[in-house]
Amino acid sequence: MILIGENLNIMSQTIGPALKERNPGPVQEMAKAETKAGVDYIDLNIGPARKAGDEMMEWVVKTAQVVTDKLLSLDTTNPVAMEAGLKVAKNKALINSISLQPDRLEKELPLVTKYNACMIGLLWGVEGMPRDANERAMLAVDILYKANEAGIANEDIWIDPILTPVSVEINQLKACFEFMAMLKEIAPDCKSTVGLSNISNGTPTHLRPYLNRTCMIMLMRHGLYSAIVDAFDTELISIARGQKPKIVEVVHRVMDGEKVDLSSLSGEEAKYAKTVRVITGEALYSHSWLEI
Ligand code: THG
Repeated sequence: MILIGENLNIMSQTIGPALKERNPGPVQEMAKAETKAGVDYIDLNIGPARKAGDEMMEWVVKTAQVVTDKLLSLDTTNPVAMEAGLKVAKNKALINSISLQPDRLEKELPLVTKYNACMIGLLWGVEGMPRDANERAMLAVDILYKANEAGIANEDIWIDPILTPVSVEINQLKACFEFMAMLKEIAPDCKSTVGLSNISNGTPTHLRPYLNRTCMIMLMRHGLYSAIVDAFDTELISIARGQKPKIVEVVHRVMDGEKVDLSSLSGEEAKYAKTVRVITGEALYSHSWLEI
């Protein structure tokens, strides 16, 4: 499992001002901390960056590279900023992301080959969010076709089906899982990723890790290649690295529909079992789902 650290982002209360003021301290501290935490990539998320985004992305790439050799994921919807970052990235960068709007495809697909980068193909179409697994499949075929036409190999394409919050629309979440299982057949050689913390958006902070970790285990079982994650969730990192086989086993048993007796599990394992049921839609989400 390839892990991409999400923490260096403009929404963060320490990183946001540092990016705007070009203050290297907090940015480099974060890049160092994520490196130490053991992620494979660091996501540099500057948001839409409408004003002088190119200067900001160039600055943050250079600033991070002073303190880390990790691969970089350049996270912006501004194609000019994207190119400015690609120009100064030392290693093969990950373009995060390219969606299916014609103007985005036209401007950004050529950057992938020009800078020998990889790309995240975000399944966001001209009509916005795909409604189900089949719409996701159609968008995936479409973006793979267009990227291949632009000379990009499937190996360099990471499909992102868009993971949505569990507290919002359970059917969207189900569609995301269903699509993940289909992707292996659509294009066995292409890669995949999700913004894992999206699933726990709007849920109580101390419980977010259970949703994130359980969701990761479930998606890994469907062949997920990588995820954008909280680099400082050490338990999540050890699960991703295969160091928590008992938790993974419990999640798999519940996924398989086994009526696991919660009293036979440790308190910690039971939390994962309950969380699977919420993510599959078997149990209704409430902010206190672990207490029920
Ligand atoms: N797909 C792709 N890229 C993405 C996403 C995706 N990039 C952005 C996002 N989704 C993934 N990154 C984050 C970063 C932070 C959080 C969630 C996803 C987050 N942060 C905390 C919060 O907002 O409460 C804390 C913020 C802080 O650092 O202070 O939840 O889906 N391709």
